[in-house]
This record gives sequence, structure tokens and C-alpha cells, in this order.
Amino acid sequence: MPRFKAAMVATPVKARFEAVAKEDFAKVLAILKGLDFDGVEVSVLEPEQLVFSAAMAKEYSLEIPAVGTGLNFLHYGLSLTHPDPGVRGRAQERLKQLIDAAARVGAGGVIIGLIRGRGDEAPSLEAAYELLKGQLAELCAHAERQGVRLFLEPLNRYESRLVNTVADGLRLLDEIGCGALYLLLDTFHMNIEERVVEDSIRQAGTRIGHFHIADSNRLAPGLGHLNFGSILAALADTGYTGYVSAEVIVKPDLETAARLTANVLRVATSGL
Ligand code: LER
Ligand code: MN
Repeated sequence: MPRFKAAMVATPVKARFEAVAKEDFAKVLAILKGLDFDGVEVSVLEPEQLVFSAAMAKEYSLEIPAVGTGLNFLHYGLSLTHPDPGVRGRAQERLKQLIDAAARVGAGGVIIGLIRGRGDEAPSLEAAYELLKGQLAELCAHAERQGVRLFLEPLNRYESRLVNTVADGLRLLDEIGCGALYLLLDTFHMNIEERVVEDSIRQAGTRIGHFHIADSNRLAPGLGHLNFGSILAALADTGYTGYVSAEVIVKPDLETAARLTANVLRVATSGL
């Protein structure tokens, strides 16, 4: 039996983000289904796009393990830590709408990635951190009521100064103390920020709610220099049996990127 479920990040939107499958959504679903994937992670702007994606994914019997929200920052500038309370409020509102939509369509969780902001918009990093804590506490209470999980993703320093490492993420989870808040670990960011990727995965342990896989250069696994045998062995050691979702630059083409992901999951987990 496979150890983890397989997904790939895709979007029905003309996204300003490169590590996502942007081809015709039906084509993406057909390719993933053909390669025996279990789910498709969707990156959206509006809740309606999630509802639409979920209806299509259902036709291919694919689950939606997580909903990416960072496009709302990249396209609309919505940030949970923006100095303007109006912008912060709109970010909060959009996330609540996406949590509600995730509950309706049975998606696994909602991602807090870039929508937290870069950390340099508020008067100080400390002020941004405090804003983030308050916003996440409110969002998590809402998510808990809706039966949806929130996935806080440590991001590398070039994308945000707020929560770069697993240790940062665990600290914030402890400070907030909300049962619906989990970590999303991403091997691309971890390769930049962690001392030993495998040690950090073990440290995160049961608080891992979702997992992004990409090679060192953010291409599909196998096209860079990360050791997915030891990374996925560390993930298995935590008892994690959820989704491993490829968030990769789709090169040389979608079918190859998806096939490489499926292969690495099969090979790296065959002895586990
Ligand atoms: C999103 O999952 C992610 O990893 C970020 O790099 C988005 O900017
Ligand atoms: Mn990611």
C-alpha cells in the first residue's frame, strides 16, 4: 500500500506564480488521474473558483487536499499583516470565504502562505508578527467551527520575513494554541532555510498537516539534488500518511513533471 497520497498543485486561474500547473484544468485532471494521483491541490483567488475546481475534480474522482491562497497576495495585494486595516480586513474576509467554500466542497485544508505578507509592510517585523498572530487566531477559530484545517507554511526568506523555518512555525502554533492549525512543509523552502531538512521534518512530527514536494531548483522531484529517499523516510517516521503534493515549475512538460513525482513517491516509499 502506498505510504502517502499523491497530488499536484494546479490552478484554473491565469496565475502570476510559476510553480503551478496552469494548463487547461480538465487536461491537468486527466493527466493526474491517468498517473493514479489521488488528488489535485488548487490555487485560487475567489471561492467560486474553488467550487468550480471541486466539481471538475469530482468528475475525475480526485480529492482536493488543500487550497492555495497566495494568489490573493500576488494579484490583489491582500495581506494579513498589511499596515492598512482595510487591506488586512479584506485578506481576513477572503480567507474566511475560502474556508467556508473548503468546508462546502470537502477540501482538506486552507493554506496560509504568501497571504500573510512579506513582513516588511508593517512598521516593524515585530508589529507584523503580532498582527499575524491575532489574525491567525481569529481565522483558526473560524476554521475550527467549519471543520476545516489551516496549513501554515514556512516560506524562504526571499518571499517573506515572517515564519521562515519549522522552528518559527512551531513557535507560532504554540503561541496560538488552536487545534485546527497545522504546518505545511515545503521541501523547496526547507532546502533554503533548514540546517538538516530531515531533522526539521522529524521535529515538526505530528503537527505536519500537508506537505509540498519540489526539488532544490523547484523543478519536479528528480531534476535537482535533493535526496527524496531520506526526506520521505523522515516524513514516514513522523507517522504522516497524508498528501504529498508536487508544487513545481512545470518543465519540460506537465506529463513529465507529474510522472517524475509519481515515480519518486513510488521508489522512495517502496521500502518504507
Ligand atoms: C506556496 O505553497 C509556496 O510555497 C510559496 O512559494 C508561494 O509563494
Ligand atoms: Mn509551497
